[in-house]
Amino acid sequence: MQLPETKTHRVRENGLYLDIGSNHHDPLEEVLDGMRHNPRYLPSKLFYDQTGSALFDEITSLDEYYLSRAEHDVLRDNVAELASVLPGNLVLIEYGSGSSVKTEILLKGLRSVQTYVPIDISREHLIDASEEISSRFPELIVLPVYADYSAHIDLGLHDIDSNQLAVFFPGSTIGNFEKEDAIRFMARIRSMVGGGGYLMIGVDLKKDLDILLPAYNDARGVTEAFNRNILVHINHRFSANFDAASFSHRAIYDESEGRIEMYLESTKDQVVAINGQSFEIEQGERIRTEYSHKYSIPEFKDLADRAGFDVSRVWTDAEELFSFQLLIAR
Ligand code: AVJ
Repeated sequence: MQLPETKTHRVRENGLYLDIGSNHHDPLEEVLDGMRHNPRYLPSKLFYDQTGSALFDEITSLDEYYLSRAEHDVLRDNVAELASVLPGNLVLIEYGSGSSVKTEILLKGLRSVQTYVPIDISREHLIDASEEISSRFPELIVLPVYADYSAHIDLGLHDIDSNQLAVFFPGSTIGNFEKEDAIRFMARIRSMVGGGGYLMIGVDLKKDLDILLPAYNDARGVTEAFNRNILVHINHRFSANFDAASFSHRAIYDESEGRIEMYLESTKDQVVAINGQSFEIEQGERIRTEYSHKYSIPEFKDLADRAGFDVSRVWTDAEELFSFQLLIAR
């Protein structure tokens, strides 16, 4: 067995990954800010410790969770057409490296990808995923970047033609951002790739509540466990003492905002300490843990437009649950 540290060390020694980890927001400050806020919230990116990532993988195979399956089908069925539209010698930049199956479909289907640049906030995950891709695609140049993609990143890609740069942002993770933040985030991608550069993005679509609500309230309670685990993660990471069992999972759809909202609702009055600071939480009080925005195709076109992108192609699955979109920077 190989210790994770040994592996990290080996990869680092070989100069195999670029560490711009210093662009991270301080996650403890983000937690404290959210807990001081009225109403309270926690940063969704803290779902993904080891347990949380494993629970998310389990979510993706649930009958109720249509997103991953639908996106997988859309990609598989349309990657050939995507390949015919994109130029050769692509530099593919993936925001997050958590989607190896989708990445493989893309890398196999496009074939024109010369360099693959995964960017991830989890060092272990980044290295594991990069080594995996590298071994499956021996010809591919893999340049892993350890950084927080929700903050500004300078990859120094200035010498590469914009139309050879393509960002891949699957999974409808864009739905986690509030709308104005989503526009700012995409505008930053636009300025990174430059005019003529590409954004390939997975966007979950508006749909009937009888499909949408079960996806976030599954019968086996995996989403509930995933939601609660954010507290366990925060306990370990920031010496906090949340009693995860005294919070219930709530996932509702806000019609006017067009989004799923996930909360943890306190079942009792309680005091929680986080890094020496205490917070009084009342029975029935909710801590928001996630937004998951759903867009119609025209709504997302408007968002893309405001970020400086034209929508070039939109592909959906047969039931029109999920879309995969090719955007081109103006
Ligand atoms: C990975 C952010 C797309 O919003 O559906 C799954 C996360 N939350 N179940 C989503 C999630 C609850 C997921 N994203």
